[in-house]
Parts: sequence; structure tokens; C-alpha cells
Amino acid sequence: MFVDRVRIVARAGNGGPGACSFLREKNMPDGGPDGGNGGRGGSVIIVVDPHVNNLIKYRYSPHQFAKNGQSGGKKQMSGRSGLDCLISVPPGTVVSRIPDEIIQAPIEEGQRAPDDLAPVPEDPAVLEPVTDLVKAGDKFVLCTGGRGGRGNMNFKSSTNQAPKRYENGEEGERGQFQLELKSIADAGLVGFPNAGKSTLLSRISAAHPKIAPYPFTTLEPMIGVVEYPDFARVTVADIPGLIEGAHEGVGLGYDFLRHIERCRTLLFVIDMAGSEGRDPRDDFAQLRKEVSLYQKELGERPYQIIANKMDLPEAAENLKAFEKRVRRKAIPIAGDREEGLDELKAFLKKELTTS
Ligand SMILES: Nc1nc2c(ncn2[C@@H]2O[C@H](COP(=O)(O)OP(=O)(O)O)[C@@H](O)[C@H]2O)c(=O)[nH]1
Ligand SMILES: [Mg+2]
Repeated sequence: MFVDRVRIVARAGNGGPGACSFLREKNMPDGGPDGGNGGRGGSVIIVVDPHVNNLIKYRYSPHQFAKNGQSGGKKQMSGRSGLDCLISVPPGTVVSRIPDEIIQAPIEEGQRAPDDLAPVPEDPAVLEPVTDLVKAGDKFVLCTGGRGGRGNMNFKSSTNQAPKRYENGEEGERGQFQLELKSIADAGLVGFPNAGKSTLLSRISAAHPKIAPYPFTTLEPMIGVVEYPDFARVTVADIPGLIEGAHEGVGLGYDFLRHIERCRTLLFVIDMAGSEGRDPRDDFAQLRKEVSLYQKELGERPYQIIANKMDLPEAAENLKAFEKRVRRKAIPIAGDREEGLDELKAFLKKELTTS
């Protein structure tokens, strides 16, 4: 499952109540009011952490509550502030509020399973955009903690020297929110260097692939837009970060995997001719393994195998053995000759355009 969108229940802490107390000391039987103020409730704060790659954690713990402030004390002591609740998200997270009126499930502590929560609304129009967290270190206060109540020491006046009045703390803000990761593309190309990814991308996309200005990525993915006569579009990403020219056995770079995670479907591009002494079956097994080792969920993401370089002599034979072994059909193409690209484009359209 591609956890690119989660719903959380956030609640800031309530302010602590102010105290009602009077100074009592040996020589001062009638000391004045000395009840201190309650502490401020903790806030729920979203922080962009570049070491976080996904939102999976919040699927399993959707309740994010900050602590309440503590009560004020005697001797004008203020209550302690409640601890903030920090939510770490990857760069490129979009935060929206789910309006209260469309939420069916109440916000109650003790709800733990994500299934207790009403689903994230399908219709994005009902969501109220809150913020777009782009860069590492960006911060946003999602729910502000309640102010602490004033203690009775604040209510002394010329007409009332011994007030018993104090305030309760304010309630913390609460709400339900959707966190969504911006995706890089509908499909991402995965393959060893020289499998023919760049060539393929340039042949299926209308314009020459452009380096995409995604402020949340450190790598610069090449994004090609595949256009159809009916104006449907599918985006395909070629992400650098594979160690180009590396020898067999050197795997996918971590940065590469971090980015490929933001593509809805994976397209494994395999050199079916086994150029440079490679074995297509080993190549595929190794790519799949690395992807799953990086993250189990990424290993379960929908994928399609593209058998490239089918123009070369050994390719047809290899493809037969390959499909038998992996028990899956590949889409045979010869990228640089533009063979098989119609079938590939039809597949992308069927799988990836919505409507
Ligand atoms: N014979 C043959 N060579 C191809 C094909 N597609 C790409 N190549 C060649 O394979 C090499 C690597 O291609 P490139 O697109 O740069 O691979 P990348 O490293 O995966 O991006 C280049 O020399 C391409 O000309 C193909 O369908 N058939
Ligand atoms: Mg390339």
C-alpha cells in the first residue's frame, strides 16, 4: 500500500487552572491572595525532518495529543507548561484540515485503531488547505495549546483584598487533518545503469524530459509527460542516484529509493539482451530485493516489467526464460528503435490515468 495520505486527530493541551490560595505565615495571619497561574497547554507542531521519508507511522498512531498545562500553585507559583507534541513529516508534505461537519467519528482519546476513524474524504474540495511544508526545518503550529487560567493573586483590588476568584485554563485547539505527500510522478523507472531508462523516457514523452523543479527533492528527477490524443497525461520519472557505471553488485542508492517511493507505480526496465554479461533474471531479482529491503510497502507497490533491447539477438530467448521464471508478463520494447512503445503507453494509460 502506498501510504501517501493519512488522517490524524490532533489535540493541543488545555491550559492548567489558576490556583486559589492565601499566604499563611506565622506573623501574617491575613496574608494576601497568592494563587499562581496555570501553565499553558502544549501545542501540536508539525516539523519537516529530512530523515523521515513517509507517513506510515501516523497510519498506525493517528492520535497526536499534546499535554495539558499544570495547575498554578501557592506562593504565586505558575503551573508547568504542557509538553508540545511534535509530528515529523518528510519534505513536501501538504497539510489540510478536514472540516468538523464531515467528520463522522468523534475525537476521543482511547481510539487507537486507524479503522476507528472515518476515511479521508475522497473529494479534495472539502479540505481546507492549511500549509505546504517544503524544506527541512519548516515548522507549523497545527493546534495551539490553551492559555493557563489566572490564579487568585491577579484578582486583588482595592475593594476586594481577599478574592477567591480564579480562572480555569482555556481549552487547547483540536481538529482532524490530512497529511499528504506530494508525489514526483505517476510512474518511476527502476533499472541498472545502461538498461535504457533515459532513452526510453525521451521516446515516450512528448517533449524532451525536463529537470523538474521540485523544491522538496535533493536529486533532480527527469520528468517526462506522456500525452494521449484525448489529452490524458501520465508522468514518468527517471531519477538519478543509481550509481552510474558501477559494477555488478552495487545496489540502488538510498536517495534513489527515497524518491522512487514517491511514484505510484514502479517500472522495472530490464536489459533483456543481457548486454555486458548481465543476466536479466538476476538483475530483476536484485532490483526487487533492494526495493523491498528499503521498505516492505515499497516492495508491494504495483509494478510492471519492461523488457528492453528486444532488437538484440539474445533477447527473445532470454525473455522466454525470464517470464517463465518470474511468472509474469513483461512488455517487450526496443526503446531506441521505438518498438513496442504503443503497448507500453496503452498500459500506462490504463493503469495510471484516473477517470
Ligand atoms: N540495442 C539497444 N540499445 C539500447 C536500447 N535502448 C537503449 N539502448 C542503449 O543502451 C545504452 C544505455 O542507454 P541509457 O538510456 O543511457 O540507459 P540508462 O543508463 O538506463 O539511462 C545506450 O547506449 C543506448 O543507446 C534498445 O532498445 N536497444
Ligand atoms: Mg540514464
